[in-house]
Amino acid sequence: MNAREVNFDALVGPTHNYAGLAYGNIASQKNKDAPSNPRQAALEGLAKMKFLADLGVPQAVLPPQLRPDLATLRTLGFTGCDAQVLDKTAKVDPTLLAAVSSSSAMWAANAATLSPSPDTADHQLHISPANLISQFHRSIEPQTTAAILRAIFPAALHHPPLPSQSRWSDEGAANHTRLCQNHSSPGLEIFVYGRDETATAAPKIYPARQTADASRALARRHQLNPDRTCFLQQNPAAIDAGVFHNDVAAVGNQNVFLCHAQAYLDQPRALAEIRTKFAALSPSPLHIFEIPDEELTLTQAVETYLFNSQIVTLPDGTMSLIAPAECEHHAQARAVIGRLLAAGTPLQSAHFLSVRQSMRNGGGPACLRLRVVLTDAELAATHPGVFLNDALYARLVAWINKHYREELRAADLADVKLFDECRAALDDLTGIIGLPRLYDFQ
Ligand code: SUG
Repeated sequence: MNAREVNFDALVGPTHNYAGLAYGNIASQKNKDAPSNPRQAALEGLAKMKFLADLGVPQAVLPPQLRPDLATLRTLGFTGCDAQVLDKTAKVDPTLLAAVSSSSAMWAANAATLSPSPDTADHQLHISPANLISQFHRSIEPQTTAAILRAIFPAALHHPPLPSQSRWSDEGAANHTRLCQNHSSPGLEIFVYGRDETATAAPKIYPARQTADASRALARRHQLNPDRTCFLQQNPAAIDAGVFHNDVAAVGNQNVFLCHAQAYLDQPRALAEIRTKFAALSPSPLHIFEIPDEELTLTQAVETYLFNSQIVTLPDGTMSLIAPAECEHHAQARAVIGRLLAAGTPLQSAHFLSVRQSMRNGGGPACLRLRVVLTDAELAATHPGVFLNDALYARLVAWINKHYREELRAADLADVKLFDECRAALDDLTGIIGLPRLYDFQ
């Protein structure tokens, strides 16, 4: 059985804006009410996809969701034609209008948790869309996310999101890392949570978004082997420093694991468990890079998003760090990357890419992608229209330039013309990727 990892990046939606919606996400709060450039945001995301595809790393796209979400506004009692619903909401509750307008589904790492078939007892690819209940603007994503994932992966085993209650708060693959010798063999699935109802350690300032009960339920329903599963608690101090997801403090790929030294509670024990369990499934050495505060503080990690880099395996078997452009001219982040590349591990190159529009909302390169390990048979069963090649890239660039605005401010969200533009854009996109009846409005 031959398997490989494909990065599915979400296309940024035409309403990408800065509404300061995500408490505990420092960039989102800092940039509240700044004008956004949805076109640039979408082109940056697409350029990252193209860059990886050109490196020989398999790449696919996920479509955005329709925003503003008028169905939610109607559920909340706003009535009339579309223009009236938007107008009334803008007058009564502009924050609500911003929330239902967020393009937040662009951060595909939060879309779902996936366990590939080499890891699961029934040898099926298991997919659990995240309930995202910790932030209202994200809690309206799962239903459409589930429909999109079903359309793209018709042969996978699709679970419903976990119950919509605080005990099961789930933020998807941003809190999940898989280490393995190669993708065809069973891997070690690492689940990271911020809050455990049975433990006392909890952040004091910002909310913990992922719960231990959610992580355990995901591992259970995905039929994972306990010998190949770890549950680690985030260091509460890291959450209070702005590490709202594990992927702001750690990233792993195959036998390389990079994390900040303050990422986990009782980190020596956490890393020892990873080492022991990895050794039992793979003869290849595990390379763990633990970056201490003296090299990069947690605050600098949050500023630069160094740990939100992607680590990808290239066709020649070496690995590359796809780092946010913010790291390039940051002395400490640069020095850390230099040290990583000189260590004689498979990680041998680094590239700096700009996803600045997304970064201003706290989303770096790794946030924009959902990793999917697919066997040959699963790859053949995947909807073909979403795989990025030169032709799809060219069509998507033209599509973005046709439909996306270059500036968006809070006041624009009430404009029914923007809503009509979004609907037309998604309608057009489903034709391009060959999924003509993907959305409820179609
Ligand atoms: O959920 N930002 C997102 C960023 C998610 C990043 N994802 C990962 N780390 N995997 C969030 O906090 C900001 C929206 C606004 O403020 O307009 C926002 O939702």
